[in-house]
Formats: sequence, structure tokens, C-alpha cells
Amino acid sequence: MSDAAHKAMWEKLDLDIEAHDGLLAVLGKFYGDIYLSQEGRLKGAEYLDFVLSEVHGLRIREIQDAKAAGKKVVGAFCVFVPEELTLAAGAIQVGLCAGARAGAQQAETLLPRGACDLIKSFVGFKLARLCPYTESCDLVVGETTCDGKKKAYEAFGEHVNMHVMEVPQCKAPCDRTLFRSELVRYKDALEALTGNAITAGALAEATRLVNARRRALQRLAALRAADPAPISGRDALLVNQISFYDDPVRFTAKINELCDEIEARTAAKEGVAPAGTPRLLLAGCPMAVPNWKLPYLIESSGAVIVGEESCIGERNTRDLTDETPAGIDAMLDALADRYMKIDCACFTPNTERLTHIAAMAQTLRADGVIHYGLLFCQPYAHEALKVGKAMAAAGVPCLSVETDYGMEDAGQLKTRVEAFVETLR
Ligand code: BJ8
Repeated sequence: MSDAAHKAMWEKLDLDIEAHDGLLAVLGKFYGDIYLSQEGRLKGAEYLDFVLSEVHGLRIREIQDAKAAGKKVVGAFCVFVPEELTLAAGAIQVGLCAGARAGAQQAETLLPRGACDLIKSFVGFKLARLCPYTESCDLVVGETTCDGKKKAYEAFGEHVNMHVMEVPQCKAPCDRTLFRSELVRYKDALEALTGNAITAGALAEATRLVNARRRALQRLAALRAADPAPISGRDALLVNQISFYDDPVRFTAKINELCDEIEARTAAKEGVAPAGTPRLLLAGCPMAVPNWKLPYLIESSGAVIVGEESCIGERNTRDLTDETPAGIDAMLDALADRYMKIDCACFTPNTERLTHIAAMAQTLRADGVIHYGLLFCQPYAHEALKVGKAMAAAGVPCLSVETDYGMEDAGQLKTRVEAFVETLR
């Protein structure tokens, strides 16, 4: 697809072409510095490079073609939005841009200064007309997770067609009942949007599809226990990020191919860093594209990241949806059961997250944990303290960092990370 064709498509989507060109230029440079500079990458990383190079191009063209053929597009910001239902309604679900500072000035007209950068980012992308995914959406689904997001959706809803799912904050049986009823309400909204009734057959097929993608990501996660580490944390994070954008069937096939290559690499005792390189588990807030600052700083400080305990990582892939129930009601029960296992810091209490982090550190043979909190994120800032205590009890060194999408603190962060890595040697 030519540059001119891309531009014509973006104009049709009413993007701010000049600002969007600027964004792509910065993104391209950032990607080159952080990704293409890596040594010993897997051949399968070519897929990642291609998807990223065409993230606003060919993938958007596919989505536009699908829309022209009558499909609807649903955007989401949270792993609580059940893609099984979206796909069963014959719609496409995409994760929306929220990992860069864009349209910050515009965002501040709708948000308080103390909103986290993730929230400012999705509002900024919309108001500055920079995200072709947001502009492609027929419906955006929000959720009542943290206070920042749920209040931001009130303002955001004045600019997009919005459906907000209520996500409970506790995990008692009454909370599961509430979430189950929210699944029904979302199902009704999808049926109204698409004009398609969600049948048991369609939901079973969609569940198999989403589970297959989760299984491929679980396979990748498990292979990272090898020493030497067969894939960089940056590339593994990118795999997880792309899982929210790319076609699920193509993505699953490509990631399984990547895993085949990793198995061969591991058998040959090869990796991206020498055996014995300090291994770190990254835990905390989700890192949406192109939030690669911290992984880059860690991996340029002599360590390798071996796992992501986040929604752009294992929190999103740990649990499968039970494929055995028959009939819509039983399938909705299975969905409620699966989604209510998510250990987001918005829940209280949320002790299972501490257990998960300790288990991941052990399985992945991590020498330490870095807890990442996005500045102004209350839920994860509170849990950072608990994670620190739990890791101390488990004998796993832990460093807690709080940062945002800016580069101003990069030097200071690197000094802290280097000092931490030094203690692990
Ligand atoms: S399930 S982690 S994707 S809510 S960083 S906006 S929490 S103030 S993103 Fe999340 Fe769903 Fe939970 Fe996962 Fe608020 Fe914190 Fe900002 Fe956050």
C-alpha cells in the first residue's frame, strides 16, 4: 500500500495529518533506537517489526475493509472487556492507543492534572485526532475499574459512542453476580450494535479463538524460563502489545512459529544475553504501545526481563475460559468465572496478585522484581508496598519505581536500575 493510499485513508478518518505524520516520525525513531538496535533477535521478530511498521497502515486498511463489508469495530482499554462476546457478535475488538503523550494540552481540557498518563493518553489521542483505531470504532467500551478511568469515561463519552461495563471491586459471590449481569448487558449492547444475535455456536467458536491466542502467549511465557533468555523482554512485551491489535488467527499462528524458533534456540543453548545475566520480572501497571522506556532502561543496564506481571502480559493470559459448557447461560457463567479471576489492583483485597508474582518469579527463575507504577496511579502505588513486603518475605530482591511517559527522569531511573542490577550479580 502506497504512502498516498495511507494518507488518503487517514484523511477519510479525519486524522490531523500533520500531527499524525509527526507522531509516526517520532514512533519510528523510538522503535529504531529501542528495538532495531537489539542484537541476537529471533527471525520471528520480523513479524513484530512488520506489524509495528504498518500499525496505522495495513492493519487499519484491513479494519476499514471489514467495516465496508458490514463488520463493527469495538475499542477497549482494559482486559475486563470480554473479547469472546465481541467476536461472537461478528465484531472486531482492538486495544486503543494509550501509551504515549499525545494531545496532552487538549487532554487537560477534559481531565484533572492528576490523571495518570495512560488516561491522558487515550483522551489526548482522541481530541488531537491522532489514533486511526479510535476513529475506526463504532463503540468504545469502558469499565469502572479505577476512579481515574471511570470518571474520564464520562468526559470521553461526549466524544465517542460509549458503553461502560461495571466491574466490581470485590470478589464475593454478589460481585460475581453483578459482573455476570454486566456480561449480559454487554451482550445486549453488542447485539444492538451489530444486528447479530450471539448464538451458543458463535460464542463457542470465539472462545476457542481467544483461548488459542492465550495458549500461544502462555507457551511463549513458559519458554522464557530458559537461561540464557531466548527472547528479550522488549520483544516479549511487544508480542503482548500486538496481541491487542492484530488479527487473532494470524497473530496466534505467528507467535506459535516464534515459539518453535525459541525451542530450537533453547535446545542449542543460545539466547539474547549470556547465561547468568541477571533476570528480572517486571510487575505492575500495563505498558501500552509505545511505552517501552522502562524495559529499554532495564535491558540496557545489563539485565534481561523474563516476564511481565501486567495486563500487557500474564494477567491477561493466565486464565483460559472454560470451553466445555454448552448453551449461552452456562457459557456466560464460564466467562464470569474466568474474568473474575483477574487480579487487578482495583480489587480489594487482592492478595492473589502477591501469590502470582512470587510464583512467576520462581517459575521464571527471576533474580529480582521491578515493580512499575505509573505516576498518579493509586491502586498500583498502594500495592507496590505490599509487593515489596511479599518479595522480602520470599527472599526476592525488589525495586519499586514510579514514572510516567516523559523522558525527563530517564537518567535518574537508569542509575537506580543499574544499582539494583549490580546487587543481583
Ligand atoms: S485490569 S490494570 S487494564 S484497569 S494506570 S488507568 S489503574 S490510574 S490500567 Fe488496568 Fe484493566 Fe486493571 Fe488491567 Fe487507573 Fe492506574 Fe491509570 Fe490504570
